[in-house]
Amino acid sequence: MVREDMTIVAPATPGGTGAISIVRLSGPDAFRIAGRLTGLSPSHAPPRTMRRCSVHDAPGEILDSALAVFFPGPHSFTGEDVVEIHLHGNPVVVETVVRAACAAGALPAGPGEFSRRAFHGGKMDLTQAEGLCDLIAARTEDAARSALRQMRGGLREEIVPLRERLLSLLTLQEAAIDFAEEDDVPAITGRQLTERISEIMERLGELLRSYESGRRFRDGATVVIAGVANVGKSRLLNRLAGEERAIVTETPGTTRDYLHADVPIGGVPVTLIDTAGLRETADPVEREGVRRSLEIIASADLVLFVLDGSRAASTGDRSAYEEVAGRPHLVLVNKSDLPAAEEGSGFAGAGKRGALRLSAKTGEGIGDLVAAVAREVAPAEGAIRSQAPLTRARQRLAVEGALSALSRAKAAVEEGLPLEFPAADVREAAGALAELLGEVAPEEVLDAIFGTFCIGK
Ligand SMILES: Nc1nc2c(ncn2[C@@H]2O[C@H](COP(=O)(O)OP(=O)(O)OP(=O)(O)O)[C@@H](O)[C@H]2O)c(=O)[nH]1
Ligand SMILES: [Mg+2]
Repeated sequence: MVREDMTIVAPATPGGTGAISIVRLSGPDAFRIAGRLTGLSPSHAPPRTMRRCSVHDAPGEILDSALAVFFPGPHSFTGEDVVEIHLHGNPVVVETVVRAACAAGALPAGPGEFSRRAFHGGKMDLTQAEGLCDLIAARTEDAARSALRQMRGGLREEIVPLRERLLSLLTLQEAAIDFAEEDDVPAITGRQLTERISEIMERLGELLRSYESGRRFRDGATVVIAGVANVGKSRLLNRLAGEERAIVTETPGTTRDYLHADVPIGGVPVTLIDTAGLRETADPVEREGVRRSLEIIASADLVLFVLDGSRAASTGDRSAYEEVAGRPHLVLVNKSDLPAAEEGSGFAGAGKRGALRLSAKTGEGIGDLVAAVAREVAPAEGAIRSQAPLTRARQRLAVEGALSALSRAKAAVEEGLPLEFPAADVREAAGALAELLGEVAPEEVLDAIFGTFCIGK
């Protein structure tokens, strides 16, 4: 028997102890196996209703007092017959019940196998499965909301009409090709064709632009605090994180390793990183710290470049600034609670984007800093809240594929090539959108996507 025809079983709740844990079965034998375990007769159990039961193993020993729910297919998560058994939340109990289900004929589920069955059963498309995965992994409220919209078909609702428009365009093109010799067929003019293609391209372009912010909601952003030694980088990290994470001392060169703190900013899960002060040093440990700082700066989504406002900017500050000038960055003038260094000795580089004055010690200016960071890491925040952004590289590649096929189609029409050429391109664009929804999805692609899900999902 192929695996797809077998019944699978796995815990649906995380490991560890808790009030309850749920074991889920899905497949043609789910009801029979659950009947064996619980003594409930599925044909008498009302669908989607909790029933009290005792769970037994094959020799008839009681494993737990439980509640069971039967979901007859196709009205279930996977579309197959599904049973959930709600047990007491102990991993040992869960393990024995899973083992008893396997002894009764179930297979232990692989990662994402329930969701994959739901996908194959037509319960959701690939974008919705990805939304479900993202919802479970979401680290901020906004990220969860955005993932929920995608899970409920937000992206699908954008893509399906576009693909339908492409298909109807294709029908018109094919009619024009087939009946090129006959006069009475209203063939689509080249101009109409390019107009319609342009409209579709415009919408796809908007979707593509949503990727950056969509990705931010899902993957978060890395914001690195950098600057020379002793300007208050670690104290700023502690201030933003709201806890004493990093060691703060008046000795320059305190921080050697970099430190992380997770702080949601503007709805985006931000990983804030404190780094070793950038300076020339003979100490090999500190030098390694500086090397790592530079590496992290190079891959940061945003750098907060910190200056000490109580002293004039030094050549050290200037050469450190050169390391961040090429990255997206904000210049912060810290220690605003102290008397400012005399007028005119300000930092030359700070003027470019305008420096923010603040004090990590008193908290002055921190609100403005958070707002500025939010503007940088969560662009078009409002737009994201009202629509479904692209969140994954896979989705972006599909939209890019559709766009480049459409621009070839447009060029072919404008060059006056035979209609077969643009028609092939439009077909390719429609294919790329079908791929986005997972309507044509090679097994390797599905393996890669569902393999990242956890077991029981
Ligand atoms: N008055 C005042 N002192 C500050 C402020 N921020 C930091 N300091 C002090 O400046 C000194 C250095 O602070 P740190 O946060 O350790 O500086 P750093 O940039 O992490 O230093 P390194 O890890 O050595 O690179 C400490 O004595 C802090 O208390 C501030 O806003 N105002
Ligand atoms: Mg430090």
